[in-house]
Amino acid sequence: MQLKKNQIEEHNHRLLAEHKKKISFISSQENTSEKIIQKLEKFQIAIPSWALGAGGTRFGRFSIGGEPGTLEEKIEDVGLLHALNRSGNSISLHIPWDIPKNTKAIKELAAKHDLHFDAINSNTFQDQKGQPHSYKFGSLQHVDAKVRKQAIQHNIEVIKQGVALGSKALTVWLADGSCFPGQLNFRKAFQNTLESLQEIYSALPADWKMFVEYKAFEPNFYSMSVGDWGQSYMYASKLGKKAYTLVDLGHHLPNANIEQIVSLLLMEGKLGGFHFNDSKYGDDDLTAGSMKPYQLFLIFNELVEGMDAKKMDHNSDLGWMIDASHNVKDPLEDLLQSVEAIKIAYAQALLVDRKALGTAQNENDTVKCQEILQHAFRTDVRPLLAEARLRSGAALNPMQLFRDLKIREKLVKERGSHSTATGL
Ligand SMILES: [Mn+2]
Repeated sequence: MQLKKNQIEEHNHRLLAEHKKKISFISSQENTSEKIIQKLEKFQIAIPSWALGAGGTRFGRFSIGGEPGTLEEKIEDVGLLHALNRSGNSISLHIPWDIPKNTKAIKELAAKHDLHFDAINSNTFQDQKGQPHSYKFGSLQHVDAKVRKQAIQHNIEVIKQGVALGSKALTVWLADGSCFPGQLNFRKAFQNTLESLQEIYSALPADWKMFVEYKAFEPNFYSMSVGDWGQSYMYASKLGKKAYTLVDLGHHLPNANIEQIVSLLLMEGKLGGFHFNDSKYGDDDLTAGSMKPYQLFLIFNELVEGMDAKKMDHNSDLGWMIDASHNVKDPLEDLLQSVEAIKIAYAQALLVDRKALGTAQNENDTVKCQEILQHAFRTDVRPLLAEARLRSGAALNPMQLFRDLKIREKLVKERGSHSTATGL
């Protein structure tokens, strides 16, 4: 289904008077409001194709109904989200879950929804039907060169798919590692992984990036071959200037100072982008900002400061992607919430008085530093986000419109209550 322009206009008309009160209040309080609204309008977050259906845990999966069963339906769902908030103009595909049968038709469908294709993801963490060699003991790190070759070939194939779709980046997340002490020679595993990545890197088009994602644990529980930002940074540095570290917020050990990691990677020119989600314990893949909104703000605080120091384009110089799983919420509502939370954190970071913070830091005025940060964090910036949406033709309140229009009920009617999103 597709939203009609007048459905959004009618919704906005109903909420306009109330919105005007709120936006004029914050604009009178914060003199950078106009600049922030303009930046918010430009800021786009990629939606992952694998997060449009119900996720699951290793214990089971509960269908939510109306899930997109084909790539075409996934594109329609991302198109719906984009029509509601004008904040997610791209889709991140996962191969082999989303191999297009007709690339030209898929590109046209995406364009019809004002969408393009963001980073494309390879998959060597599970065996596919008919695959000659198993990834049970790793892929790019494997002790057997035949397995490594197969995994390299897969990644090169994914690059080809991405080129055809107009993607500009390959995300490599490796499940490789070991579950028990002594199982693996760490140094050999690193060398094998590096050599494999080098082969993939040499197949990258000139204007592409490679994102090397790290993860502390799971599915392997003793070691991971790209276990933390330091290891990812080693690979990315050895590979070359097209290779970057990708930070997935859920891939750290508890209480890691992610904002510091982000700041230093950015300083070194090696931060590629993000997979946003939130967590309480591990890789929980919960809605961005649902558990630790202050941490999300502190990350954006470092990002904005670091990107401005390097005169980077906030929207296009880093990859902004969501990587979440929805077990109890409607995936589309969850994604609306995540996008909102990410943009709130971004707007609050833009609100930080950089000059005053710099002065307070130089004077070792710790109290003032906290006051400045928390002033921004405690400011209700939601009217700025709403104003940015209004100006770009989106809904003042996307969640309310999603519910008022009974979108999920309509999707269930269209696709049935037991449809399963591919790949899950
Ligand atoms: Mn991820």
